[in-house]
Amino acid sequence: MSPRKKPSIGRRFVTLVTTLGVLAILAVVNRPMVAFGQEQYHQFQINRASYKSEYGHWDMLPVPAEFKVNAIHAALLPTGKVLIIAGSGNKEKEFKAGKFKTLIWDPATNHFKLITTPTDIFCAGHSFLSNGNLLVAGGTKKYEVLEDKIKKAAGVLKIKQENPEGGVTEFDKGTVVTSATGVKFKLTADVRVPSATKKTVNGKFDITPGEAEVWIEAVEAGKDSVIPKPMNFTLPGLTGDDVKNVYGVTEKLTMEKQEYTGAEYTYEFNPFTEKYERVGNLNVPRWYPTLMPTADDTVLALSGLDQFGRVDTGKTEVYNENTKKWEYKPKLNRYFPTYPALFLMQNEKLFYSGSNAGYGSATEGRTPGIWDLKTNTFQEVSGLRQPELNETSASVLLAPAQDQKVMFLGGGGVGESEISTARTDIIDLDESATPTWKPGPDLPNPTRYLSTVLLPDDTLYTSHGSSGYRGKGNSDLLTAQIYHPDTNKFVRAADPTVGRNYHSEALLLPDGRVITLGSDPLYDKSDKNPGTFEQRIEIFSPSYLYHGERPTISDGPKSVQRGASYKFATPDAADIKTARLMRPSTVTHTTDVEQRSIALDVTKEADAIGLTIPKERGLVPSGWYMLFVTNTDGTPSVAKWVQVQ
Ligand SMILES: [Cu+2]
Repeated sequence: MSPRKKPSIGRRFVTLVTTLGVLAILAVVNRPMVAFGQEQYHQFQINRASYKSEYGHWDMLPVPAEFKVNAIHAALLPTGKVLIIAGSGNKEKEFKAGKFKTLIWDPATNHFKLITTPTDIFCAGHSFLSNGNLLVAGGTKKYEVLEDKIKKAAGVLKIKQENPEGGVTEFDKGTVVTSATGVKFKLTADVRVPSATKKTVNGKFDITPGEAEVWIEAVEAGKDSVIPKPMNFTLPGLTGDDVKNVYGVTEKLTMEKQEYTGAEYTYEFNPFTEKYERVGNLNVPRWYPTLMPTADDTVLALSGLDQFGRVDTGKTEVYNENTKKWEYKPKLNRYFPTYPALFLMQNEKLFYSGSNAGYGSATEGRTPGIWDLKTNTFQEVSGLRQPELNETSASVLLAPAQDQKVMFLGGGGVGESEISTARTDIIDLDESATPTWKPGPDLPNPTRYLSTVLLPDDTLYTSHGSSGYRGKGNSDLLTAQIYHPDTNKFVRAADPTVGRNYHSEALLLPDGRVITLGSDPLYDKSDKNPGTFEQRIEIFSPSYLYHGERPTISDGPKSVQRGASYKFATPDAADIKTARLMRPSTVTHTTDVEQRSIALDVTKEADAIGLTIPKERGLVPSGWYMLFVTNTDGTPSVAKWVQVQ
């Protein structure tokens, strides 16, 4: 038998092409089956015990339709429940209808509850008080008006009274005022102008005019009423000395886009009654402010857009929990872009990382530094790489807080810039009198709106965000990675399935899981039509929840004091390695200035551990904390709540 002839090269080529062609047709015809098979395999992979124990696991939280809200703010309450604030949810229709939403979810019982929300606290600021109430201040007074909707020139009129004996001068809404060039405008609100004030300085009278501001709109529609430069105005109905002492001035009256404007309303959300309690108004209305606790149990309000949509010039005010009032502190004037990230330092000074979100000068107030409230001095720090990419970046005080290290992650150019960065930098504030930023490991991708959550084992969970502005160009990042301070490396975690960019949040739950919410993409997948707010909630269980038995804290005091030691009963004393006090998150717009993890000294007995609370107020500001203990396997307990007084 003669051996079969080998097919010629040409023949083999034809066979190969035919085979590939048939395979390609089969693959196309069966594409759904192939995809289904891949998905089955992926599901099999991510649900394996060995996978979970290395990368953790994601679960979608089923939310009944009536409880789906636009999560723009989130805070973990001392009751262990999650407060989710939407306000009008960035929906002008809801704003006009006066429909404002707040939702509470209890991770322990999976119970949802809607809370009556008095005003639009969309884009307010929030901070915990020492009594456990969440102070919520500012929010939306008016939605933005885009340029193509504007028919009449408008702007701010400042009315001055030069006479100390002038008394209060009132003007009604609708009053017509006239520019020095003869253009007529109408007041859009009532306004009261106070008398000038007179002081004697070195034997001389020093007179400060009384001032009040009001929004005015041109009587006639069209460009002819635009006044692009500073202008004086005369006011009607004045008599006697007021004719020369009372007048108006404007910076500019334009037909440009009108920004969102800030509200002055302030509430304490009481986590025990689950109600908003109205307290004293802000002196400066604020939209996009940062609220933060100080070492002396007060809360600062910083930055934000005011009642006319202007970035606050730096009018810091302080909230007193006892009087329930805000006080403007001219001696603490300091300008920041909106939602600035500041951290209370152990020495009671504040560290401004440079992270911010939204609005503000591209050059002013963007340099990181240490702010001493006692002297209102600001010591700039250097070394932050790509400092121009600080907007929508994340900053966090790494664990344990005693290390005084702040990490700066990702961010993008000012406004709608297409540029973003994977850069992280770390500063050790205890390093020397002049600490400087040092390079950290890059994130897997350039990232805006990164979520960062401290975990009880001192690692930092990071996830989500997008490379583009508000997810533009389908740039949502379906990745999560854990930063390990001991090795200075990111380690990959299981991938989330829901993309999250602008208006998204993540926070640590008392059971050690991480809840992720919200996202407000500019566009849908086509990158042309308006995006839809992401209402799904996904929860991450870190790998430490798959490493065996969790240690428990069975009993202990509910209230503790700085500098004192306390006994907590536990059957796992021998195996407990660390104890951490973790301040609950209150997060919005990638800004969470409160989360911190404080290391406690641990002593051991047979059925108990002794824990010492550090004495420094700058390290442990008053308030409610989660106490976690972690065993030698790195597995944390469920938290026990304690109040530091
Ligand atoms: Cu916003």
